[in-house]
Amino acid sequence: RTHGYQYDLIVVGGGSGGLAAAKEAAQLGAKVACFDFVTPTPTGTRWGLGGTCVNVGCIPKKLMHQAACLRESIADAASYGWEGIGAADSITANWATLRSAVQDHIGSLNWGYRVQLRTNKVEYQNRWARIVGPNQVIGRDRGGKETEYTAQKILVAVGERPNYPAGVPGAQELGITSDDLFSLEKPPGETVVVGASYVALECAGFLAAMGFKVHVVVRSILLRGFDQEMADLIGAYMSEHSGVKFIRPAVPVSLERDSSSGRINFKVSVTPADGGKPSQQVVQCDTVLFAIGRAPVFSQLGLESAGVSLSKAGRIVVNDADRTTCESIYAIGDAAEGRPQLTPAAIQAGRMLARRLYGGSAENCDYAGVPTTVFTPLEYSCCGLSEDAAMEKFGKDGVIVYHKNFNPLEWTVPHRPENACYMKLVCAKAPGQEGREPILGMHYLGPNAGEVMQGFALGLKKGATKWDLDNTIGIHPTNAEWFTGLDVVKGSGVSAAATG
Ligand code: FAD
Ligand code: NA7
Repeated sequence: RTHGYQYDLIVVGGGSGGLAAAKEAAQLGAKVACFDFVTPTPTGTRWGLGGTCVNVGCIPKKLMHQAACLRESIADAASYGWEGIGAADSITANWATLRSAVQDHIGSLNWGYRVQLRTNKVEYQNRWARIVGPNQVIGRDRGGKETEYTAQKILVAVGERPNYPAGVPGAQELGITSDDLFSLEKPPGETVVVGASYVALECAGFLAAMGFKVHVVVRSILLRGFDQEMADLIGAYMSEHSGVKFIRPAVPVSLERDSSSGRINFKVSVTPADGGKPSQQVVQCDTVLFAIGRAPVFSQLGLESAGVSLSKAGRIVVNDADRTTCESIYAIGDAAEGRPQLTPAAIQAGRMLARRLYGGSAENCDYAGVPTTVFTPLEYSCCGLSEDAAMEKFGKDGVIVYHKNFNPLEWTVPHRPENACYMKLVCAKAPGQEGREPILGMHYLGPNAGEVMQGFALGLKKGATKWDLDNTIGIHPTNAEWFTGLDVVKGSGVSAAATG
């Protein structure tokens, strides 16, 4: 079946997408090799098999977010009658304990992936892969030894790595990224996070909850690409209730080690609120975390040798069936242009590609209505269009928004902030069908956001309307149940504030 090549499929990248594709293809009878190699970060951090999500992404991030949520629960506990815990401000987080618990779990996942590859008869190659032709790959091991491999098809699933700012002296030497944060030997201490991406805000949130002073340097808006009303509510909650200080609009200038204190003097350029001349400000801190976006590392991948084209944004151009501009080479996951940069999307794409290549399937991955969650102190989840995107697509008069603030029942006893939680339903106006409009997007800001949106995503996928939601009986007492009876239209003059 290998048509004279060593393998049917060589997968480059053992992350979310690559592993899923490799295992599925092998289960369908293909002879598969999976190459995964982690280039250390500028400060020397490296990790095992599994890619970004497992080692330096979703998994450590969610565990640290959970540590942060626990702090809030402990603070609530006294109101619920728990004694002997001590005042909320007397408890302290132990970074070393958390770090090693998180890293131990990651270690077990790394091991699990190796076992799964072996069980599925996928050959694991811990080598950096370089493509040297439509069917050839050179693998370089840690010692620099190179070996050539051939395959009928090659799948590129190399993901992305965090960016450092250009022209900021000291950034690579003294700064870190999310690739380093979760395994830092020393507690991060006072931290300046640069960027307003979801990665930036999530890290700022859990670090602040652990008791570190946190500043966030924002160049323009929060959470570009997300619903901007929700983004601003997240920011407001973080600065009012989570103790995060925003410096904005501001950009990084330089990082220097302070010789007497050993801390970092981080110079930023801040534009005044009236838009006047920017002034430079020095923030002294222990850690500078850059979370200013991510990009694939193609410099030594050799895509050009096989005629694989890149998009303007520097990702791999693919068609609906994940094929690149080279007939025998496919690409999925974060490195492919136009795909949702989320683990479940990469996994689904990988499985479906393997089924098309080796299982006789003709089905492409359907990327419509992919739900997502931002794990900030006040969690945010959404599915479908933002209000801004809906307005752009259907015009201001073509969109109707139903919304509501709500107070989670569990927040009432400990008197957590009122009216901080919020949900909205963005619908396409349907003349003559008032109250039965097709839902374009759902947005939820409150506890357990991911758990809430996962279920509703199915409804959106099936084309749910406002009436379908109204016709669904809620589960009481929950927060998600408010979605089944939203009756305030945004802009109608009726208050969306929580009642009763
Ligand atoms: P990756 O998982 O990045 O895997 C690529 C692998 O290929 C890596 O191991 C890399 O070292 C290896 N590689 C690269 N080049 C080569 C080469 N030439 N030879 C050999 N190996 C190579 N997504 C969610 O869905 N939910 C979340 O909550 C979430 N949180 C995140 C938090 C953070 C901090 C970050 C950074 C990301 C988060 N993501 C989240 C995104 C998610 O991690 C990615 O979408 C997902 O990992 C992409 O999978 P992939 O297979 O495309 O690439
Ligand atoms: P994103 O979504 O690409 O966001 C990058 C953020 O970093 C954004 O807030 C940028 O501000 C900011 N940025 C970028 N460059 C700089 C410099 N030089 N200085 C200061 N601030 C900067 O990154 P993520 O890592 O969260 O997301 C990766 C992908 O995962 C993303 O595409 C999502 O689809 C999911 P800006 O808004 O441009 O002013």
